[in-house]
Amino acid sequence: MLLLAVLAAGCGGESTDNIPDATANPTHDATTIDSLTGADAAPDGQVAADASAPGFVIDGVINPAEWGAANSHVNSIAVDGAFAGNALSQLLTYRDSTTLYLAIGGSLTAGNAIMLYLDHDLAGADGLASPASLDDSAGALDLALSRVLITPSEFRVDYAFGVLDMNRAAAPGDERMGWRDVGTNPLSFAQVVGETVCSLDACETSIPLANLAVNPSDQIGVAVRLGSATSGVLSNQTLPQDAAPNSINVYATVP
Ligand SMILES: [Ca+2]
Ligand SMILES: [Ca+2]
Ligand SMILES: [Ca+2]
Repeated sequence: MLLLAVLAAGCGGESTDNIPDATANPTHDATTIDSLTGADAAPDGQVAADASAPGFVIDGVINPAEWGAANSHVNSIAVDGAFAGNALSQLLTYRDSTTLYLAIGGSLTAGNAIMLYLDHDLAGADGLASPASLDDSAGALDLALSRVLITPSEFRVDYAFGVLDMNRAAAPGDERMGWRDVGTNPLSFAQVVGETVCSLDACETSIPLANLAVNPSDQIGVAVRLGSATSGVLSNQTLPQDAAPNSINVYATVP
């Protein structure tokens, strides 16, 4: 609750970067957040995924001190009725020379899933042309990720990430949380190794760029959805904020 209050206080409205305080006054914010939460001390033994990154601790706690250099996208649309209790509130993206870091703030009730779709080479040739027909029903997360997505011509889906449960860490071979290669065979996804930890109100993940076959000159595109884990129905919650959940018209670019 304290962290949420601090995040809310730091939100500047509908700017794409809603954590100006961390940049404007990093010493103050870092001190304040650490003393308030203590949660980023990583009691489970999680360590920063990349020593060259600005202190990321993949623990499911979005600490403004670690994400201050990230790009932020927020959603301000209230969730529609059928999905009450669920929400997507914030997407944070950061990339260094070796690793992609993402955080998704939100909430999730049983039977629903957060789904993230990634283009590893925006405007490149790889991936699924629109409509991107993902159809792998073997595996709970794979089923949740299986959608028919309308995408712009430059956004061809290669990989996906998803979560069916909050408040836990992904395990090796996890059937309900983590990364998938969906572009190579959209009828049978392949698991991709990354690190993911969710608290009750946020998930953080890091993944080596090599595991996403990202070339240094390529731009990454990312779009997030929330919906039923089994029925294919999507909520109105989107990140970045978008008009139609089954169409990706607005996506985050990670240069
Ligand atoms: Ca963290
Ligand atoms: Ca599968
Ligand atoms: Ca692609």
